[in-house]
Amino acid sequence: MAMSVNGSAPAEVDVVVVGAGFSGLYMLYRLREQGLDAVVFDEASDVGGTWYWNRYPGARCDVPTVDYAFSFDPRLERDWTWSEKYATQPEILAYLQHVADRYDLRRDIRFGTRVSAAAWDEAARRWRLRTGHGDEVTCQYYVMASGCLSLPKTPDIEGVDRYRGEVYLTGRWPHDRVDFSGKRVAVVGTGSSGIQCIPLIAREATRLTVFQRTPNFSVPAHNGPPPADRLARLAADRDGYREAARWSRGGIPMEITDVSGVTAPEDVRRQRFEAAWQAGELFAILGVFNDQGINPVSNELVAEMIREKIRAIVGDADTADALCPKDHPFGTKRPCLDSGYFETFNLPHVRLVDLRRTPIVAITEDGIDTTGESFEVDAIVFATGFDAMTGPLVSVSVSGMDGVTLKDKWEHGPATYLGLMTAGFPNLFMITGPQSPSVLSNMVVSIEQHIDWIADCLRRLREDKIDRIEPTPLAEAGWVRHSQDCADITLYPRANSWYMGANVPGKPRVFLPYIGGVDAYRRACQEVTENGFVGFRLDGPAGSRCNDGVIRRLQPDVAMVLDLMASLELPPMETMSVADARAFIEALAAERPPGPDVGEITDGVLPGPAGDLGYRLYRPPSAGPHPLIAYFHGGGWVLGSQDSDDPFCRDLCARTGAVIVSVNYRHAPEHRFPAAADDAFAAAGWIAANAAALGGIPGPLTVAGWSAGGNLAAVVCQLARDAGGPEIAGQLLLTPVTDADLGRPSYSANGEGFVLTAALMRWFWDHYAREPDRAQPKASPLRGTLAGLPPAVVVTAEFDPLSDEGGAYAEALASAGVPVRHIRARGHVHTSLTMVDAVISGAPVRAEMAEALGSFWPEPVLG
Ligand code: NA7
Repeated sequence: MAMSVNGSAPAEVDVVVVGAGFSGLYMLYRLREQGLDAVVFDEASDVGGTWYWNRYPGARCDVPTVDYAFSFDPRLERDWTWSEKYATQPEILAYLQHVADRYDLRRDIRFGTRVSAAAWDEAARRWRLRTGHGDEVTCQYYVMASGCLSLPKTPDIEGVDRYRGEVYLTGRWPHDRVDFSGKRVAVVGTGSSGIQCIPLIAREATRLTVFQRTPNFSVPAHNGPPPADRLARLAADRDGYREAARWSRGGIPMEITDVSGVTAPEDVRRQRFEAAWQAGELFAILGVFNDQGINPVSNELVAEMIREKIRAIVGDADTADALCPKDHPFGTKRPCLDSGYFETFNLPHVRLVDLRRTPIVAITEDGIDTTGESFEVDAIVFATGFDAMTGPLVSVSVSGMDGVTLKDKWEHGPATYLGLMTAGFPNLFMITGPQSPSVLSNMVVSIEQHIDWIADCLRRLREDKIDRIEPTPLAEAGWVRHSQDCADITLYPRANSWYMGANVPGKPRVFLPYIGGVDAYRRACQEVTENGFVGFRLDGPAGSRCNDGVIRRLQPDVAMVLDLMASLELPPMETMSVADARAFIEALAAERPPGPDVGEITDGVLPGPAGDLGYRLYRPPSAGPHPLIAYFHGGGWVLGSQDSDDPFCRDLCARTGAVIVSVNYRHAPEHRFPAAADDAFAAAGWIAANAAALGGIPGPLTVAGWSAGGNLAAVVCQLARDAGGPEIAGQLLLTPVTDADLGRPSYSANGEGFVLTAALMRWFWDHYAREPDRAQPKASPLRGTLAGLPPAVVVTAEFDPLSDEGGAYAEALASAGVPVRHIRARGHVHTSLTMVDAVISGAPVRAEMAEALGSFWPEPVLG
């Protein structure tokens, strides 16, 4: 096996690839397959990338190795046998060397060569690169296969240079064996690298002191032979198994549970946790419950069960306590897989120093000084992590259009399209770049997916005689937002992790990887190409084309709800009888999360114009009186009751600190227009008159409603103004019906596929009001006189057939001199904002709504 081929760099190639790890090797293979002329540069003296540098004792992958392997060539898989469930670094390196030799890749790799600068030449439509040896190379496409965890963080500790003993960095470990026998050793850092090497260093060292700043969650790897069940599945159907991995959430075939930690009984919780603990797999412990990544209560259940294990393993109670992570939800920092890590602290010569109690003051000539003690040591091992994901990309001077560097462009955080490219840097591809699943997934599956996409893209560009590709700013901004939306519904941004860039001083705090899943991500990438390179500008000698757009605009949890509903293949509601539609809505309501607790909920009746009307009252826990809101439920005047909007009313009560009186009005078709409007107006009058008895502050009343209830709230304001009372403080109209004109653009753009359809809306209107009545302001408040109405908060949802009429009402109110706050719920559908605790992305919108309502009342009363 040749260790290093180091011929001079060619002056001109089609493609330059930086990095000869998993990514660079496979990229080269695919480029050659297409007959492209490519060269790979790597600073190292051999292939391996991450697995070349991270040679510290105990270094292993933390994804089962049968899954952490290339799948592009069945013969390669057949000819290679892994010896362990989690292979060691030497075995993975040997595998990559085998791959390089098997496909004769080394002849196009220049080892010991760093690309020191790269600049785009727009006139020539080529990248100009300079290597550390001073060579100039130009290429049409430049691929950064430089890895996510390849740039070690330099230990940012005072006095590092002064120390006279041996210093090791886990990410830059020497090639010769390091012998710690007879030595006093310090390890700084307890991430995966520290946790993997500590048990092995403890076997040799006479004394081992572990300096821990943040304890980490770790579960036993239960290493051994490759798991028989996976091998059997692979043997039975290799292609099926690999395809399942490609379309899985994390890049490994596995079942996703539907057990929620919040609702599961204690014995089920325990049993699921124990099974995951025994499995010794990251994705198993990350998937004990379906809600542990988003719900703090569910997450804490898993976290505490792990802490119980730590306390059971570690003999000394103080040490055990210090080893228990408490400052971040489980999984939000990458958990570790260990082999005897916690047990190591039971050894008499191993000691844990908790840097939270006694921080490091400085490294001295002989060791480490903390605020509590001085430690003399013969060797220090820094397992202090990496400038992850963006570090390797911006550490080289890469300048794109107009000389702007990637570092400057990403000053406030990376911006990419699909984690593959970035605007302003034509023909530059990143493998597993920020905003792609990368480190949250099985890296090899994600690497293959990126490279296949790039290879396919280059082939298509050549076929179409395109020589320049660049994402548009619109597409990029949309993807960055979507990636952020995905992170925001999880607990991940709550941790100071390297996923957030929080481990490197001065690095912007942005969630770096894409958390929407390998499957969802792959689908997005496919759609981009299948729909004509959405969001890319393509140029060639024959001209330019650009199918500009944003590939994912729905909130991710809204998209999940829509997918789920589509998979149920329910009959459209407008094809049901009214009775069946009502029963269906009730059945759905029985399945939903209940919403937050409030102080008190009571049911009552109030007098309506044609008999009693039921209502439900929600009272905040604090001593009253409180502002008072009369609320009208949604359901197209046909469906619903004071029950149907229960979670939303609880949420409104909890967020605003107001008493909510949710009124059940008469429904169509039994009681057609104007019954509902008359009931709503009468109810508002009664609630205002009885404010004190209901626990409300006497005086102006606030009215609120969702959908058809929003229509009623708007109508009540007009009727009250015209009748000279009751006095209304303000109106909250949530995705309201304001007009019977079904011809607005949002009806056609959002008329299908977003729960409330144009057809269903027509069905509602047909049941509610006769054609000639619909033009009356009492049915279509947009057609009424709007001057003199109370201030309004109007919420519209982007993917709602009603979004245009809601927006039109907000505009018309403003034109009539009414103070209006228009909240546009980006990526939401008509129903998603009321899906409390089921659609988490609705919560910030409801928070904004509640804050806006506060302006109706004299004093801030947010509860
Ligand atoms: P990590 O996970 O970033 O861990 C680095 C550790 O070093 C972590 O415990 C840090 O504590 C600690 N650290 C960093 N700087 C200091 C200073 N100045 N003083 C004390 N302690 C410090 O890197 P790894 O190499 O272990 O793992 C990276 C990934 O590789 C891993 O997740 C797997 O995906 C493979 P902190 O948490 O910042 O308080």
